[in-house]
Amino acid sequence: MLTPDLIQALRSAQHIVASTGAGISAESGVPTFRDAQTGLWSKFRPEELATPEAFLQNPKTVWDWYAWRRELVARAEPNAGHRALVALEASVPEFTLITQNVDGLHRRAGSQSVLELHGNIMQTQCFSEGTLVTEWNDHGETPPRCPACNGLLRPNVVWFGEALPAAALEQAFTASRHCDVFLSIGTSTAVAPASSLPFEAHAAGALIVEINPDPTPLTRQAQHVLRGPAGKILPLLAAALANR
Ligand code: BJW
Repeated sequence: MLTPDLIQALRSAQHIVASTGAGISAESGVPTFRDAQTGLWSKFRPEELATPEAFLQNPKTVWDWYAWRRELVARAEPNAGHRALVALEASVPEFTLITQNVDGLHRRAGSQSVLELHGNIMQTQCFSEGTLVTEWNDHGETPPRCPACNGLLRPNVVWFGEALPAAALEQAFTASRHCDVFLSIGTSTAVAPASSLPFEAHAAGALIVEINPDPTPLTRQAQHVLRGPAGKILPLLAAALANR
């Protein structure tokens, strides 16, 4: 599966970018974004819940959906894929980990520096002021309210139509334009602006490696397509780099 030229490219790389999506956490039991609708939630489309408009129209439904997903994340553990990226970070001169995931599993696995482009589901912010809120009074209301301004509280994630955190996004573009190898792992490459990062990297001359059981819009641009679960493939990459 890992060809000699891919192993050689990984070993000689000065800067590797790993960009992850929901697929890397699937093996931890966290459903991918588009598979997250089971049981009670199967009648909702995720694209119709993850918007500010949906929240304003039906804040309780959206809050309850995130509360359910937060519990899944709290119970999940990082898997072999997350751990392999920790090992990669230690064996490459420069390594940038970019994630669209909101589950925080990369940090829990031990990755030191993570650019979280879509926020973190375990954090809460005030919908009105955008400030992070760590404590609030429970008056039995759902969603609870901001203790400072009485605005509605919401998860600290980036919904459709909202801007991504500017500094993290800028760092992600800069790293993508300057890396030697770009690993696109477990993402459908369907949601902008994160979806344009591998194309920027490709245009700047990076080697593109896709790790995904299924094809994506990136597949045709990738020089190496490793079909299979991230939890199986990433440890092979990490081992190839560790043995150089
Ligand atoms: C495995 C595996 C295994 C399985 N191993 N792999 C046209 C109309 C309307 C809007 C737009 C439009 N064109 C573009 C837009 C903009 C929009 C967008 O891109 N929409 C597209 C859907 C078309 N983007 C935005 O709105 C962004 N903001 C923006 O553009 O702002 C502009 C602005 C600028 C300045 C001021 C104001 C505004 C924001 C996007 C935010 C996305 N947020 C979400 C929700 C986060 C919170 C939450 O989780 O609820 O982020 S959406 C959702 O998609 C989530 C994910 O991070 C993101 C990406 O999904 P991901 O990770 O790729 O997961 P899946 O489920 O799609 O795929 C899983 C993959 O894993 C699959 O490929 C599997 O095969 C694979 N897999 N098992 C490896 N074991």
